Amino acid sequence: EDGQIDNQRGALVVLEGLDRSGKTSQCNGLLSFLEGLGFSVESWRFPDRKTGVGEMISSYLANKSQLDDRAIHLLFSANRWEKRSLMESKLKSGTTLIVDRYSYSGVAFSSAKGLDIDWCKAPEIGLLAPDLVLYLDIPPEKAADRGGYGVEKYEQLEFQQKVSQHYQILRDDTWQIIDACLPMEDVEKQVRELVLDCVTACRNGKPLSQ
Ligand code: DGP
Ligand code: NA
Ligand code: NA
Repeated sequence: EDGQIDNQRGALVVLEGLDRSGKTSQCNGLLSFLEGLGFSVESWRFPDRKTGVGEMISSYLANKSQLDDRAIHLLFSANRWEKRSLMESKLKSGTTLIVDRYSYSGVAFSSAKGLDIDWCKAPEIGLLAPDLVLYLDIPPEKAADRGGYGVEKYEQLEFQQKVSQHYQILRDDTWQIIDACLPMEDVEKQVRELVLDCVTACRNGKPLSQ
């Protein structure tokens, strides 16, 4: 029925993990998988480097500009805030969003620098809550072995080890932890099942929350 379809909302699915954990490949795979099933779906990522704020973040990550740790933290957060209303309208109109990094990256990466964790969480309050968080779990040493890091600011083993510890502090029972060291097809299979369940629950009326 048309009326019912209007009310079916999309799911907010977030993938988190260290750099080189395989998030981006899984996001791409999920997009084509869900499209193939006929769902309305988009793949997003944070930071979104295309906005004005995103360009500042990108320049910081490329070591082309220096910024105070708290200033860059707030820019990453602002980059999520500037997409919030679009995110909400997409979800309400029935589009599922597969998001590569979200607030958890914000808190894990900044608290790994030594910033107070509650201070890091504060600017994230009021953003939309994910319906599903998939954490691609990989030891930092293994991630570093995977074809190596790029040249961006955070792509160093010692820092990624700290980020990993801070993700462990953040993670709760609602996260789905996926062993990212398994063969890619096995990771993909688990990810697909979890996401399909989540998308179904959201279509069946699970409320969107902040
Ligand atoms: P990516 O485009 O996913 O490779 O992300 C770029 C880098 O920025 C990566 O090392 C993770 C880090 N990052 C992503 N989101 C945040 C955030 O909100 N805060 C901080 N401090 N770092 C972030
Ligand atoms: Na990166
Ligand atoms: Na990435």
